[in-house]
Amino acid sequence: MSRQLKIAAAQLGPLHRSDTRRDATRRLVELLREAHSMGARFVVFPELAFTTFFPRWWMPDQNEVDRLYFEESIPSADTQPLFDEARRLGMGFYIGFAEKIEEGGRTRRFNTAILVAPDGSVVGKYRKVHLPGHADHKPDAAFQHLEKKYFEVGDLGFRVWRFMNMIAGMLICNDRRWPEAFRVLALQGAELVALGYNTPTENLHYPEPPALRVHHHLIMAQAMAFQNATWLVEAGKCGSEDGFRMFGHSLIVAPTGEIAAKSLTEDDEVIACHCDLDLAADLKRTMFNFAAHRRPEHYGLIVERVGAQVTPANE
Ligand code: CDV
Repeated sequence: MSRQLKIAAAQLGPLHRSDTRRDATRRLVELLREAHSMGARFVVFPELAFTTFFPRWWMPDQNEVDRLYFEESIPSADTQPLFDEARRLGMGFYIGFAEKIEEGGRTRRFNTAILVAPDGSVVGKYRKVHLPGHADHKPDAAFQHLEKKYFEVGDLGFRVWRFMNMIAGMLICNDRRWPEAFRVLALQGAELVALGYNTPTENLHYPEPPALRVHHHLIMAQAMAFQNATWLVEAGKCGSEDGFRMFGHSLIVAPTGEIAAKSLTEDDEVIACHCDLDLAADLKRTMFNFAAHRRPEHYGLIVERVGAQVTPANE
């Protein structure tokens, strides 16, 4: 008998600066209930799901940033209702949030996601490794992308967990552009990768048609799922947050690389799919039998070199 799990991606429409974590939690609870009514048992929510995408603003007062956007404990009083409702409904979930901790005598801040089991316990934590954007103030830009200012690079690596009868890994937003992140999860047997994102419709760094940005989002998801023989569930926060637009296109991709479900709006929306987890296991035994076909003796540069260099022999 194959392992089946109905999985949902719960896309969030915009959260404005004036929205509180309590407002966001109310909407997340509604989405959770909708996913449950569709038969889903596991739900993926977006990156930084309790607040607006605050790294678009330069804010000099870190105390205010901490107060408005960072969680010192999860669940907190404001976010507890989501955990309570998930436990009541017997649902697992992935969710992203801004994490602030005190460690070794200093304050550390991460862009974090957790896996929560149907009994309400936090079983896994991932801290975003690939932080896009910049740390310096760009007052002339239409908007900024200050993840490098507000967060440290994640220090927990890429891990998987045996969870709800599957092997699940987590990534966050920009990680989806880096094949290495998926491959490290796949090398640990990942059958499902959960990923939340916030992707601006405009490219801050150079002109790019919005349709091309969506095209990249879709082809990356399809390629990463197929080449790593894993289900991939991506949930975005999207729409116009205080006038800054982000695209939707939340999706569930099968290990075959086929898009199994995709959102249609830029608002709160749930999509769901019956996932045959053994499809991932089957492809790992055949087309992507890593043990039989990979040649790591030729992949050394992947870990030895960061930026591309043309070696003298090739010039
Ligand atoms: N939140 C993100 O990591 N966003 C990036 C944007 C800035 C390119 C992304 O990869 O979608």
